[in-house]
Amino acid sequence: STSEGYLGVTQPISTSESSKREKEVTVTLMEELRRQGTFESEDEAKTREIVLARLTSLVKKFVTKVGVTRGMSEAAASAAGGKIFTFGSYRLGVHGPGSDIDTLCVVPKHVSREDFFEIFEDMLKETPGVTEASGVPEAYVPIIKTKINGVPIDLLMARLALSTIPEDLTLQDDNLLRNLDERCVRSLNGSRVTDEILRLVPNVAVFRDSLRCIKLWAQRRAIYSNVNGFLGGVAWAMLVARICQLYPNAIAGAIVSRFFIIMYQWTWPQPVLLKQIEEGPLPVRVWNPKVYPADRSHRMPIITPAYPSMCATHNVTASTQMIMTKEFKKGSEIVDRVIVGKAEWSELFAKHDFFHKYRYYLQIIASTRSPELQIKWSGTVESRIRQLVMKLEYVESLTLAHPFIKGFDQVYYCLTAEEVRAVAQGDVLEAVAKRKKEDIEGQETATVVYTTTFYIGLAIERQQPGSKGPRKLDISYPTTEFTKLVKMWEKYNEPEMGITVRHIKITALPDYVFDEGERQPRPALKRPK
Ligand code: 3AT
Ligand code: MN
Ligand code: MN
Repeated sequence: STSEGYLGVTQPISTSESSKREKEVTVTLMEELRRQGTFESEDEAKTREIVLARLTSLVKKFVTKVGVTRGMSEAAASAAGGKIFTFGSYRLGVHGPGSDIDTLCVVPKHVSREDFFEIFEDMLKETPGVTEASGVPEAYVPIIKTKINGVPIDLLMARLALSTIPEDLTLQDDNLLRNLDERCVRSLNGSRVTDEILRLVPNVAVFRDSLRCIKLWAQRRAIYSNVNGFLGGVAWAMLVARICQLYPNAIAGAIVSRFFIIMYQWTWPQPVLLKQIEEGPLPVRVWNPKVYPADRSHRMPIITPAYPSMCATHNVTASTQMIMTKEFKKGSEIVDRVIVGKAEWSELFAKHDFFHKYRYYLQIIASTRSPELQIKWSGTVESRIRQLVMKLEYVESLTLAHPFIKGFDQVYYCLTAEEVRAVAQGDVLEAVAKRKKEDIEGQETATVVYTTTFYIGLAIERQQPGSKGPRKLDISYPTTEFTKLVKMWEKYNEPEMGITVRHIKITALPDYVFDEGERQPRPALKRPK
């Protein structure tokens, strides 16, 4: 820590300044990040500031209003304050043009959670410039999703055990968590973690530029997704922050280059920590592999720095770890070539080749007849896919089960029960695929089917030399178990929701998984039958 003159759990690897060449490649890196459209314009940045200022005054008005209804004087109610804190990519300073602003509203103890989802949500809806406001109070982390002046905002709320919220309040003190509702503790966590990360890096500007690069790279390589067993935004931020601690005087180009080589060589499951894990005032679990067997099973533990420390990467499986390790290696090779002038930064941001890479793919198709239900059902299916991946990892002849980071949504306009059944199973006739909404209007048997299809690439072991016949691949056990598992969802209702798992050859991949012009007409492959 700072008393020894450095940030982090070990001494830095090197405190030297970056070389002339590292400065040059940092300039070209920043140019490439601009070219890739990762920065917003000054006008957009201004709009965000205006929106946040409006939100601050609306939160204060809300606190005042609630205070008055609780019998406080106008002056006392207003003095109780109210404050917003941002977290997520905006707070870290790595947001793009389309990013939301993740915001936490902190209110004094006389304002309740119900007030937030009733009174505040209504106040939002009545505010000019607000085009959306919908609350999900029953969520694990209760949230209001809104849009102000075109900027999407995620709003969380925390009610502190304080009668007033001072203007200069920070969320650093662990004692603030005492006597709070669990939902408030969870809501505070995002801001506390982000603030702590920013406190623990030696140079925030260098950290931001480096993280912006790593985020873009991870998105392009399709390894940016917490639910699917890769890493989410917070985990990538912590990895970059750790590298920044190890090279406190390096600039972004140098940090990025060290990032790949260090992450490739990291001796997992040694955890990545930004500071020593601390105990605190709550009766809650703090990550500790010595005590908890579940924590011992984490393959690539990256631990959040704010109390209560948690593992941000508990979803990583053997397959996703293997995939990320390969990407770290590829990344380090590209950056090495950039440094010696034999490659451009754009190579680092090349699109993944997931849909070109495997001979077989699993398709997991979730379907319903309503757009609202489809969001919930496909989300449920997606959140269970890593269970399927882990089961596939046990199949003998499978060397890798590679989940793609997002599902593909399609809407089909069906005219017969047979068409509905076929679509839910992934057999989409061209006539059905092309049909539009107008084509079925007024028809008595018309049914709209919403599908979300997830993909898992399958790498199958090469046949042993000398063995006869094709390699057998039996995935019926994992797929049946997975189907049973998703059907255990408490809101599952057989006739309304469909789930299909099947495997297809690469040549049967639908066009929608490819960008325009990405699909190459392939010459017929010569393979022994
Ligand atoms: P964007 O620039 O917004 O795409 P981001 O890193 O800000 O990147 P999000 O806005 O999705 O990403 O998430 C910000 C944080 O909010 C990350 C995580 O701590 C929290 N979060 C995200 N999704 C959920 C969720 N479903 N439930 C609870 N917390 C969430
Ligand atoms: Mn965000
Ligand atoms: Mn968000």
